Amino acid sequence: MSSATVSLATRTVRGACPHDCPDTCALRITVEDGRVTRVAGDPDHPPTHGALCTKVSRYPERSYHPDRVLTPLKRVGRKGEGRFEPCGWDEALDDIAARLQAIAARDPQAILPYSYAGTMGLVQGDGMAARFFHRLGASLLDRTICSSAGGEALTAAYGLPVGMHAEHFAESRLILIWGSNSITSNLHFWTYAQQAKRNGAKLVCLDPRRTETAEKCHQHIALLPGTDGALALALMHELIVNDGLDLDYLERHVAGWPELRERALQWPPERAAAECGITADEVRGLARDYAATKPAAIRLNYGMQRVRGGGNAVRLIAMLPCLTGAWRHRAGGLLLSSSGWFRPHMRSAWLQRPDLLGERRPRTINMSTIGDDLLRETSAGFGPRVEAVVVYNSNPVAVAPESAKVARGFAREDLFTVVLEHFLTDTADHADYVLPATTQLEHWDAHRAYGHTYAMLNEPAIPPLGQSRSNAEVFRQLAARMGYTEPCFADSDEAMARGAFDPEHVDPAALAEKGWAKLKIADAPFAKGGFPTPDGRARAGTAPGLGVPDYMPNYEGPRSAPELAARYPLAMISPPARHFLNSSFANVDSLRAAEREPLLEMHAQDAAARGIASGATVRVFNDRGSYLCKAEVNARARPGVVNGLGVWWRKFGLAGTNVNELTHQQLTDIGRAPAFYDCLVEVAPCDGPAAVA
Ligand SMILES: Nc1nc2c(c(=O)[nH]1)N[C@H]1C(S)=C(S)[C@@H](COP(=O)(O)OP(=O)(O)OC[C@H]3O[C@@H](n4cnc5c(=O)[nH]c(N)nc54)[C@H](O)[C@@H]3O)O[C@H]1N2
Ligand SMILES: Nc1nc2c(c(=O)[nH]1)N[C@H]1C(S)=C(S)[C@@H](COP(=O)(O)OP(=O)(O)OC[C@H]3O[C@@H](n4cnc5c(=O)[nH]c(N)nc54)[C@H](O)[C@@H]3O)O[C@H]1N2
Ligand SMILES: [Mo]
Repeated sequence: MSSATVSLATRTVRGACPHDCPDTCALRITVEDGRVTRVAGDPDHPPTHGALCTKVSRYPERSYHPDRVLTPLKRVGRKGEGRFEPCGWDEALDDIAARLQAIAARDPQAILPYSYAGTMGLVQGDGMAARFFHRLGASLLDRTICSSAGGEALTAAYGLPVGMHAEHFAESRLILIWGSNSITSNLHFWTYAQQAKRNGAKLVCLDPRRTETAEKCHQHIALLPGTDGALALALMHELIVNDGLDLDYLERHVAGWPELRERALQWPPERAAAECGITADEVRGLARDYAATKPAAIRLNYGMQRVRGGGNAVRLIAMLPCLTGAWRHRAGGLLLSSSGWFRPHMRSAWLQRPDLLGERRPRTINMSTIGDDLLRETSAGFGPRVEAVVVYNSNPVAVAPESAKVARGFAREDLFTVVLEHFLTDTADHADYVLPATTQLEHWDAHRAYGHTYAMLNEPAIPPLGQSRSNAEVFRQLAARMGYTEPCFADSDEAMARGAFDPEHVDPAALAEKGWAKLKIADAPFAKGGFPTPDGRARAGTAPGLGVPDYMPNYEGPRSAPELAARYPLAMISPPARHFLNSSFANVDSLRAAEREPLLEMHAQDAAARGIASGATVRVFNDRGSYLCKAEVNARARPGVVNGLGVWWRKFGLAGTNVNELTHQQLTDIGRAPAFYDCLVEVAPCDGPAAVA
């Protein structure tokens, strides 16, 4: 597969971007004299169309970063201090295997794997690691930190998390960019939206923050966080009373509409406008545009589901294209996630081997409540106290909610912690052993995507740097030391990457040759219904285990918690800073320089009321803690809402904390996810009198 030998010493290798992003770009990696000199987007891969984001075009800078961990490290300081000394692989792996075995002899559930999407690879993610932990019988991890509210809600509505092809947005006449900052976090979708705009389409952005995306749309509706469900109900109200329904589509392809219709009729525009903090005319105008413009498409994204009612809101919004029959056209409908399209074509059971559990049914721990769970004692409801955590592809101390508790949990002297990492992150600082991991330039992997419909393959461009090893190799070697003899523990990374997809559906030859292969999915997949539900209909009313969808106000807001809202009157959202990817890249100097320092955006009115000038250091606080950062008074923030851009490493923060010091561990209505953007705070000048909580 290594193609296009330019000279003996220069070659181009095909890869896939591993990051947690809907775009999953196809990469062309230039290697000169054994060193990667350039990472570029593949011009032939339609979604990538030759372009990469600023972050990933710096992937070589990240991989060859002087701070990269390149030998195993063993803790010499106190927990959390981040003092280590190098040790050999054999010493580290022998000790880790012995420690895990001793715990497992009492109860393997006291061991917790903790991972997310640092790489989204099917091999270096939960491939060999899943086999290992299944064989061990460790606690299972509920991977909820990002998308499970929306993912499960979409499943309730359509049967699977599936939607439009990204490419077809280019032909839409109206695009609602809803809870998404495409230019920051879904750049390649934005290219399609731009094409549509050039062809005369109207773009409307629904986002509490005036993002760079909102600025470039024709209209920006700056609703209050967590009120999307109310808006969706009012749009339905307008479609009903103004004859905007496609009754034929509803009749044939949608179940449960009469129940939802009753509910929507209770939401005239004025009611929703009051809830959303917008005008009734904005609601009416949006409904009119949505009913009249065909094809109309919704790019829904995960920003709007990080609140208590995020799941219900997704269920409601997912019904809009069913009400108007927008699905009849390939450029109409909705896209939140495309990941469900891959599900039938991935060899998940082979990759992860849940059968290795045998009769055992270990408990499940929710990654979003890791703060509380690491601090829990053994109890009947919970099971054994967590004695060991093995972290890979994640930085929970920085990214999980209520991080003071997470940090306290990881600081437990009696907790045995192993972290597979590229860098000494906030989490790695708390490890007993840090194991040096390879980057995407150095290992094999296979990828699906959640924002397009191409399967991808990643070939290593260079051998592992220093003594780094792939995640899969580490778990393979631990398995050998634990005496696991099942043949699956001998599968190579390459064999797993090449075997990840069902060859009947994903052509292995195309995948090997081009590095990507498009799934075979109809152009307008739901033009004639055919949703992946048992009866082929979308579900507007009840769904398995769920009632008729409804608007649910935030946990922390004037409606649910008036007393709290009186003390902490500002709603805080904490969407990503453009140059970071979650907490990844926070340590790449050029990207951190671009972000300068942790910021809180405030509207002039809210700043003036508190005597805060732009550039001042402020204390952002609530009952859970406080966070120091710089205020930026600008028009990105709407009145009543502050934007604490994330996710900085705590150790780069002004007082060693980040925005998650303020977020809480209450879970969403559906999908057991964190409600990061459902958070009340107050802000004070750093040394002012109000700074005393
Ligand atoms: N540059 C960059 N790209 C990224 C990431 C990154 O950190 N940096 N992260 C990646 C990951 S893991 C993910 S999950 C995706 C996330 O990307 P998205 O799914 O787009 O989600 P967010 O960035 O969380 O939020 C998107 C927008 O939703 C807005 N928002 C917040 N609350 C609400 C609300 O209640 N209603 C509405 N309508 N809007 C709201 C925010 O202001 C933000 O502008 O992006 C990926 N891409
Ligand atoms: N306040 C607030 N908090 C948030 C969010 C928010 O919007 N606001 N966003 C949330 C979201 S959407 C998400 S998805 C989570 C993300 O949280 P995480 O999944 O923890 O993402 P990252 O912070 O990027 O950390 C990933 C780590 O994996 C490492 N890594 C990358 N590749 C490899 C590899 O091949 N091997 C190994 N061993 N390690 C690797 C990287 O170096 C990095 O430190 O954060 C959540 N936290
Ligand atoms: Mo995410």
